[in-house]
Amino acid sequence: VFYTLYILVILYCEQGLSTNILVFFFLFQWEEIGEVDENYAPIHTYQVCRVMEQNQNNWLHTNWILTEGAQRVFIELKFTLRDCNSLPGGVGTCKETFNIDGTGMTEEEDRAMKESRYIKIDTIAADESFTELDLGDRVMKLNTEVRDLGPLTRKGFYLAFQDLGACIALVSVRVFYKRCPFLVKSLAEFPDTIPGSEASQLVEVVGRCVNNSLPLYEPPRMHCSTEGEWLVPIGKCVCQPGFEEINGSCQVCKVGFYRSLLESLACSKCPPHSVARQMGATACSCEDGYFKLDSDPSNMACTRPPSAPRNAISNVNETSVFLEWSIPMDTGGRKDVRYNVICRQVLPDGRGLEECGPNVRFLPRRTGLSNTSVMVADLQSHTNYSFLLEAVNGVSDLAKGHAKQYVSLNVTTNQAAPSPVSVVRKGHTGKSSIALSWAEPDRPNGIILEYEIKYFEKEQDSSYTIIKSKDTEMVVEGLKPSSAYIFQVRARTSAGYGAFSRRFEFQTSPYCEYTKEKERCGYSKAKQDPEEEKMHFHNGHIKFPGVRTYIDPLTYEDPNQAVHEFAQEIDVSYISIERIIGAGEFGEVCSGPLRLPGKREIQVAIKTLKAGYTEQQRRDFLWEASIMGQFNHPNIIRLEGVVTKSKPVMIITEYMENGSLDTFLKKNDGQFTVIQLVGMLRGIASGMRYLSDMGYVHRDLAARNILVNSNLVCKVSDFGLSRVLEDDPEAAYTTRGGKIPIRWTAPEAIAYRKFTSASDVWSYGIVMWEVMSYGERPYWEMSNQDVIKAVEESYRLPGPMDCPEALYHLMMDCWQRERSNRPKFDEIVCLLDKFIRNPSSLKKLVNSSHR
Ligand code: ACK
Repeated sequence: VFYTLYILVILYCEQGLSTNILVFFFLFQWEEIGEVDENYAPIHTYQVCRVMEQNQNNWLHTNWILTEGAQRVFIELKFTLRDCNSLPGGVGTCKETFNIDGTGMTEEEDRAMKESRYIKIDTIAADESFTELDLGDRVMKLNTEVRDLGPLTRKGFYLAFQDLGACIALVSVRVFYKRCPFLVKSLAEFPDTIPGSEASQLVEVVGRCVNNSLPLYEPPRMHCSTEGEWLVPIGKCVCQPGFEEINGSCQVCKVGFYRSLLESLACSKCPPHSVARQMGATACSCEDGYFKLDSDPSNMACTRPPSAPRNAISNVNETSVFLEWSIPMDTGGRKDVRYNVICRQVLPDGRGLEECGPNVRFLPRRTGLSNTSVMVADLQSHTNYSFLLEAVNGVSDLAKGHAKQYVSLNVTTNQAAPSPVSVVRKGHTGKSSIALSWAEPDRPNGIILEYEIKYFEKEQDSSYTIIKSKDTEMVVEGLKPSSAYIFQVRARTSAGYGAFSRRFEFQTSPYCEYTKEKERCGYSKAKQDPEEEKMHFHNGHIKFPGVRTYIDPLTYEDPNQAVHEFAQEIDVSYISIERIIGAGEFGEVCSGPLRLPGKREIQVAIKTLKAGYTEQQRRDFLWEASIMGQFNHPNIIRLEGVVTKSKPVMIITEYMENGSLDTFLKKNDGQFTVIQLVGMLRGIASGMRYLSDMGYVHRDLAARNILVNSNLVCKVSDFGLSRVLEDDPEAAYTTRGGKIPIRWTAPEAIAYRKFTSASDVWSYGIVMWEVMSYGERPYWEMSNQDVIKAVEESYRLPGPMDCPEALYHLMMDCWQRERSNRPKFDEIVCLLDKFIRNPSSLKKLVNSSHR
């Protein structure tokens, strides 16, 4: 009962975009009816119109439709549909839709099975349905609907139209798929391509470069859309080297032209000194005698080696020669011209030439010079040399067979001074001497007549000493202990002096290394001085029997032992740090309570040693405790103990509520009575008397180093090492070296470091002046040099404003040039006591003529 009814072929007009597929129909309950359209043209239709009968299920099947590889097909239907309302009496069963169904069964499967196996694609309704009237008027109300089907995985499919009781005439069914047509774009060919199955899918297609072209950077690609359009081109093809693109096709380069790079558009004329003798050249070859480096750009001319340098001249300086020349006449067409120097020594008696040895130095170098000059040093004196200068460029190595061009220069060196001594070594070192030795210079250039040794104390290079030696060793004497010196040595021949060696720094030994030789260290120097002994013991002051003398911590081999001899170790748990009160030279100064078991709590000052200290710094820091711990006096700052077993290392002293005297006075300008001020001075003098009795010379007595407690009691503090002066901002370098607080220091201590208790008395006089002027700066803004000069010329500080004359007299006495004429501290204490007992003695103030 299957028979072919009609072959439906409809040509679709949009070229290249879609392909129709052949469809046959098989009728079940539908009828094939030949009709004419509005224009009386014959048409074939399939119709069904059983609107009056119940339970309709009428099928129109197609043949097995091959997909031809398409994954998505489109079905276009043209049909007319009867308006049920226009049917008399059939409205109850009449439908106005029909179904379109598809199945993917194989061709061989039983067709009878088909109807149950179809899957509905869609229910189709008409946009316009026709009535009796339309038929009469011959109006064809044709509907067009398009549905798509996919993804299709099999080779083909069946289509069917299912009528459930409508009045339909199917005028045409067109089944087609879309494809991206074969395309040639930018020299790339893309094949005819079937789109993907998904609605918005793009199928990437790699194109093929055609017509002597090659892919530029990457193969050309295009994307085929489901609508059959080529989209998103990537990459492209360009003509291969030796060809150029003219009107969309690749044409061969003409003779004399070349094209080497895919990037360049057209064939170019061969650059100078190169030729292309055949068509389609990808490069040009150099003319004879010309060359090209692989690294040279293809459009660069062929080049050749340069000619010789010109105008070469030499300038001899002892055993050095400075050679200079001009650039060659012909650089060969290149910018990379460099120069080489060949050095040959002319052997005596016509024995020819010999290459210069490795000792000859070329500055900046011998070969590959970019400048047109070179310095040749360390030649032999009185010798003939022949220099060849050669210019080379990038292609010189390629031009091996071609003769090189040189310019030559003959030079004779002069007599030369010796080269510098390279190393100076330190031998035996004493506190005031250093033994030096050195080796003869590498190039003496003659007989060495003598050596000169120049030295000076480090950082004092404004003045230096020169001594001479015939030997390569020498002991330098008369140096300061514990001091760094800079040494330089130079040699002399009949040609003169060579240059000095570089600087060598060596240090003399400290004093204390000589304790065996009965020398005393550092601070106790005062006691070495017989005059000083006299001053202490023959000038009225009687030492009380049993008063201890100060022991220099340096007499202890182990500095830690000295600390623990004189200072108590405090467990850090007894201390609470509450505040930072200032900055000391080794770290912060803090305050807080000290609670020693079984003792009442007291406030203490805590000096800390900042982290990262050296062993030497730790020793220097604790040095002060080793000294302070030996003193026990109401006017000397009292040491409570040290913390050395935990970190940070600390020095614990009594707390002085009013801080340092100079700031305290400035803060309270004019606030005290003369008796209060004299009371403070008496305290300081008493503390100093105690120190001088102990044989301790302070060296840095100044109001800034006096601390004041809440009862206005002044106490002497700051017992650092002498080199602590290094850290006193007032200390300045003297001409003899060492740092000294000039304004507070006696002239003999400045001039020749004669520090004694008598020089402390001078400083005390300055402290008196500071106290009576409420912290004024001694000598105001005068420079240190001017102060030294003025004092030397007998100028003395004038009496401070409202200063009792008696006190000013005492100050002036302290500033006696002759130190033995200065009062002793016990005399000062005695006199101040007298003033306090008899305040009327202070009534008379300094008259203005003193100012
Ligand atoms: O002038 P000042 O307040 O007093 O600031 C400095 C600072 O620490 C750095 O040295 C203060 N200072 C030092 N020792 C003590 C102490 N024992 N009692 C109170 N303040 C002290 C000093």
